[in-house]
This record gives sequence, structure tokens and C-alpha cells, in this order.
Amino acid sequence: MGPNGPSAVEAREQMLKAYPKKTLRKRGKQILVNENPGSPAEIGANSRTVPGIITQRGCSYAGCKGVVIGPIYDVLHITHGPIGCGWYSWLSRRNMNKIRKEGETNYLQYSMSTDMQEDHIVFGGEKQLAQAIREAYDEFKPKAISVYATCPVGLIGDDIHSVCAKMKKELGINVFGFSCEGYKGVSQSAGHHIANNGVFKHMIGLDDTPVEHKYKINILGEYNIGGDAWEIDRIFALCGIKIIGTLSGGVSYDDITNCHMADLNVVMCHRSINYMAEMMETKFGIPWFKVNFIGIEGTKKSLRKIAQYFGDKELIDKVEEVIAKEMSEVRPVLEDVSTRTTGKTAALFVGGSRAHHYQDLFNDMGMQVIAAGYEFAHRDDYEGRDVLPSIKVDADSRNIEELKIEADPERYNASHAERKQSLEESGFTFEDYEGMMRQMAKDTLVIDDISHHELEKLIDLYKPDVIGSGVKDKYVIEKMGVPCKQLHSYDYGGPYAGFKGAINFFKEIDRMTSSKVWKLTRAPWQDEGDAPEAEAAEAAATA
Ligand code: CFM
Repeated sequence: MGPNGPSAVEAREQMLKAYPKKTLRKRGKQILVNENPGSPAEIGANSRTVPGIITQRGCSYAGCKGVVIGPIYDVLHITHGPIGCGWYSWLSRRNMNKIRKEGETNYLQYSMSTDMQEDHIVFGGEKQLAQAIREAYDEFKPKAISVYATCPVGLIGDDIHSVCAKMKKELGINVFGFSCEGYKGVSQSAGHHIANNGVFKHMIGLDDTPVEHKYKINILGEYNIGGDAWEIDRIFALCGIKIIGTLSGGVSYDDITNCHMADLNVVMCHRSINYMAEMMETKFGIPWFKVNFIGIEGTKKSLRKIAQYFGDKELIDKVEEVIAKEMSEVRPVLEDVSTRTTGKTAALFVGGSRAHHYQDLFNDMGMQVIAAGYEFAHRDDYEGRDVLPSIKVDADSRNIEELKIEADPERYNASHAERKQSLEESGFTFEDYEGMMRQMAKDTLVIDDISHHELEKLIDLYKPDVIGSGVKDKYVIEKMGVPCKQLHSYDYGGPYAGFKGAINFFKEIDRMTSSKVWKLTRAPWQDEGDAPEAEAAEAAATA
């Protein structure tokens, strides 16, 4: 097994040739053959989608409310807008939650919206918003209320920030708003940045209660999809490392207001939260580096790096002990599964980090990733952070505020900075992200913001054994006879992070790629006479 089909150069040409000239020029920059993984070529990323091309992207509101802030379980989230935006963001992302401390409340089963009507659009919706905040407060008495602007709110010019400030005064609780109108920026990535700014301004640093623990960290960019954060919590508890806040999977308001007391930030999803890591380092001196708990090699490497950061022999030994014990459970599963998965192929088109992270899990199983791409990541997520200075800031990015952060005169922790410096002198790396392309094999395809046409072409040409993607194309892929694993929601499964997560994933992918049912699938249109391929596959599968 392995990739059969044309060379990547030819596949690229076949994808592009259907397009009109202007589209071809644009898509040509976003579809690359990874010719030199050591020094990746420049990819067109974070640019506007060509209208009509059928993208998988979401909007700024989705990135802000849905992704970064929505998972905080005891903040009351109110969508200011017509009912659809609140409805479609109601528990549709599988960021799981349970109350962590006595006395806390979980509001995430509710969806709150101002339900804007035509007269609010005509006469303004500010009164409606103030009323909604008051009503929500009377009903629930939360610690904090967060308001999200949708497209029409920006178009009519409702000033949500002054309404929030007024209500903050009136109610005596923290009330803050996000100007994350769906049209801001070119994708949900803009919403991440807006969310980071708001969390930093309105929550980080409010509670200076010291946390007594030898090893205190925050995990940034981990959203507890399918319970991933809980598996990471389990491993850290075994190692004796304290997580103050996970931003923002399964986290409470109090955890976030206190998380600047940590000694270290580790970043899982670089795309959605690198801004926060940088701002916290500037203001409080907390160093950060990139980790990955998806895949056993990634998990081991990340744990060892954290232990090395603290530098205590006791912790370093404990981490090795935990790894050895966990691996005794992983190894037999992996050995069994690998007999069937080795040499099989996968393609991954997901978000802004998983198309990279999940390559580790497939590699663990001996599978080859023949093509991958993000929906909305930036060049640094593809080519590595060293390209940051050369990224052009266009009009769409300029729309998003860049906060000016300075070191906190009292709370900047200089001893963290000293530790960072001495570790760097011994070769330890911080603020590091190599990006996806360096890790991919030579001559694989890298496709940013893939269109349905390109995806169908890819399947026609290569028939990968599995595709990791989302619900927008899952059933298109499966109708073409290829199993699709949703790597946003995990379908109904998970966790896939850490050691237990890896076991779940190995079994799931083994089940999907070993099943013969896919070769028997026939789309209705294939029954109208031209189905020799499907018949041959059926004969082979039943033989
Ligand atoms: Fe980060 Fe995410 Fe992702 Fe993302 Fe997302 Fe997500 Fe994703 Mo869906 S924060 S970039 S905006 S890892 S919701 S948990 S799965 S597209 S790859």
C-alpha cells in the first residue's frame, strides 16, 4: 500500500485546471507541493476565500464566542443578534464541561440571545441588550456576563461596550463585550484574536491569590473537545504538576482570573491563542513554549520538556515513571493495530492546528499523510514562527486591534525571565513553533482552505484510506467510498489526547480503515449504468 496515483505536481495541476484565470492564480498560491520540507515554500494563507468556491471556514463570531470564550462554563454568554447565531452556536462544539469546585455553576446548557427583530435593526438594539443583561442577571446571578456582537450589530452601530460598562456598574459584576461581528477578518481566526484581547483585558490578572505549588502551569489552546483536557489533567495529576487554568476547556471564571500566578504557559493550539501567550509573557514574565498532546510521541516529548523546564530531578523521574506505566498499556494496542494500519494513507483538512497535530497520531500507527491543510491558519502555522517578521499585514488583519502591553510594574516576575534566559543558554527553546510543512514528508500536498472541487479531485486521484475533516464535507467524502473521521467534533468519540486518547484513536482508525463496507458503498448516481469500478470493488471485497 501507500500513495498510488499521480505525482503531487500533477495532482496540483489537475485541481487547478478547472478554475478561471483569476481563481487559478489565487488558489495556485494556496496549493503547494512540499518540495523542500527543511525550508518550506511560502504559502498563501489567511486570505479571503474566493466567493462560490465552497469553503469549510467559519466566521469571526464563531471563533470568538464559539471557540475561545464560549467554553468558560460559569460566565453567562449572551449573543446580541438575530436568533440564528445563538441557536447554531448552542452546544454545537463538543467542548465538554463539568463543575470543578463546589459552589460553581455550569451555564453552558443554556443559549442566550437578545433575539433581534426588525424594529431593533431600524431603531437600534442597545435598550434590548441592557434589558437582556438585566433579565439574565436576575434569573441566574452569575459572576460575569459576556456579550457577543453579530453582523447586524456592527452594521447598525450598537455600542455594546458602553452598554456593558453601564450594566457592570448597575449590577456590580463583571460585564464585558466582544466586537466579533461575523464579517470581521477573513475567517474565525479573527475572532480568536478579538477573544484573546478581551480575555486579557477583562479577566486575566483580576485575582492575585498566591497558588502554593512547586510546578504550576497553564495550558493554553486546549478546549476539551471530547474530553481531551480531562485526559491531560489526569496525566498531569499523576506527574504532580498543577494546572491553574486550561484556556479555555472545562475552565471557570475564577481559574482564568488567577492563572497569571503560573510559572509557565504551554501552548497546544498555536493558532487560536498565541496572542495570549505573548501578552502574558510581556505583562507578567511567564515564559511559553509549544506542546502537543495529540500522539504518543508528541505527548512524551511535551511532558519531558515541561519537566526539563522545572529542572527538578524528582519531577523528571516522576514523568519517566508515568510514561513507562502508560506505555505499557499503549504498546500492545499499537502493536496489534499497526499490523493493519502500517502503510495506509490519510489526508487531513482541519481548522488551524489539528491538521498538523493529528499527523503525529497517524505516524504513530505507521500511516502516511499524503495531503494536509488548514482552513484558516496563517503562514507561521504552515512554515514556522521564523517567518513572522515577513508576513504582510493586509487590510483584513489591520481591522483587528493589537493591544499595547507593557510589563506590570508590580507583578512582572523577573525570576521567570532569568530562568528562561539560563535555559536558553543551554539550548532549550521557547516561543517555538516549527509549523506543519517541516514535519510533512517531501512531495506531499499542502492545501490551504481546500474547496470541495479540490477535495473531490484528491479523492478521485488517490482514494486515501481515511480523511480527517469536518461535518461540512464528511458525507461528500463518504459517498465517494472513503471513511471520514471528524477531527473537530470527533463524531461521538474521544478523548484522543494523551495516552488513553491515543488508544481510543488507534482503535477507531483501525476499525474505520479495516472495514470493507466503504468499498461497497455506491452513491445513487453510480447506479445509473456507469459503475464498473464499484462492481469490481464489490467483487474484490466479497471474494
Ligand atoms: Fe485551535 Fe481548536 Fe483547531 Fe481552532 Fe476550530 Fe476546534 Fe479546529 Mo474546529 S481552536 S484551530 S477554531 S485546535 S473548533 S478545538 S476543531 S476548527 S483545528
